[in-house]
Amino acid sequence: MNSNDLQTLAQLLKESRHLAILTGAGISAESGLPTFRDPLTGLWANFRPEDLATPEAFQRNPEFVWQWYVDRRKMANHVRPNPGHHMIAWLADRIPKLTLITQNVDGLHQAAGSPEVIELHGNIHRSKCFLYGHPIEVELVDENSIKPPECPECGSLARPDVVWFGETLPEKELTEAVSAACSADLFLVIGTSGVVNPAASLSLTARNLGATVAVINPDPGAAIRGSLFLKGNSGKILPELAAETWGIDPSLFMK
Ligand code: BV8
Repeated sequence: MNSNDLQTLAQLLKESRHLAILTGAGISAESGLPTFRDPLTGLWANFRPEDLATPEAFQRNPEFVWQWYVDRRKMANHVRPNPGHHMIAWLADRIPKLTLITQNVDGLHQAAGSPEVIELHGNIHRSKCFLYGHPIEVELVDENSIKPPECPECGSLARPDVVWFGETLPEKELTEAVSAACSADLFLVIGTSGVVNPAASLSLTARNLGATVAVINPDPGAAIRGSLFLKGNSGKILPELAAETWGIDPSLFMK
């Protein structure tokens, strides 16, 4: 990692009036959750997420898609936030205005204590019915049954409350995220390959309106480019950034 970029980012953090952060699956990698770039395993080993995370895939084989989400929900329930999540939660009290936008559906930012999380793609811990989006209480979900439960209101099948490919993003969350991209002075992109839109385009909006875009990723080939690039794992870099910016002991985030 270029230490100059770390020092430059630390200075910008000190001066920032409005920091926007966009996270992707990479920030949860050190918690033990596979990213979307990682090949799928088990029953779904021969599929790509783009093949399963669609309304059409669910209609073709609801039990197969439902079980993929039950499997992922179980994984998300058995892992904990890592130091990267904890540092972002800690940041909320240090920056005059912080907007946290995530593509992740795992709920780990909330589990780390981040007070406000804009979930662009929903949350895997919530279910709703396929036809009308009626919320379906978690008590109705029997994780040992391969069949998704039926909606008590309309009888249609339960599906995860996430945004599938080809579905529009929730209007409120997308509006808030675009508004933050338009007003932030610093836009930090953490752990995303930047291939899914409209989330990936937020950093372009921020840059075009004068924000500095900084990227944290072990892969220099990730699609989102910033004027600052910190190469490495966010679970290590974010605590180092707190140390560089405010002299905080990085072990504060190792919970
Ligand atoms: C939309 C929830 C309007 C579900 C997700 C054709 C028809 C229809 C639409 C399209 C089309 N062509 C393109 C589109 C648009 C489409 C899209 O972008 N497709 C892509 C594949 C080209 N987008 C949509 O469909 C969106 N809706 O556009 O509506 C519309 C409607 C109809 C028709 C046209 C337009 C909806 C997209 C939302 C999909 N749902 N998730 C679920 O979870 O099952 S997307 C899902 O994948 C994630 O939420 C995330 O957004 C994305 C994965 O990206 P990442 O998070 O970046 O993860 P990835 O594994 O890729 O990368 C991890 C990164 O971390 C890597 O760079 C790695 O190096 C790094 N890393 C690894 N370890 C670490 C690390 N970084 C830091 N530290 C570490 N330790």
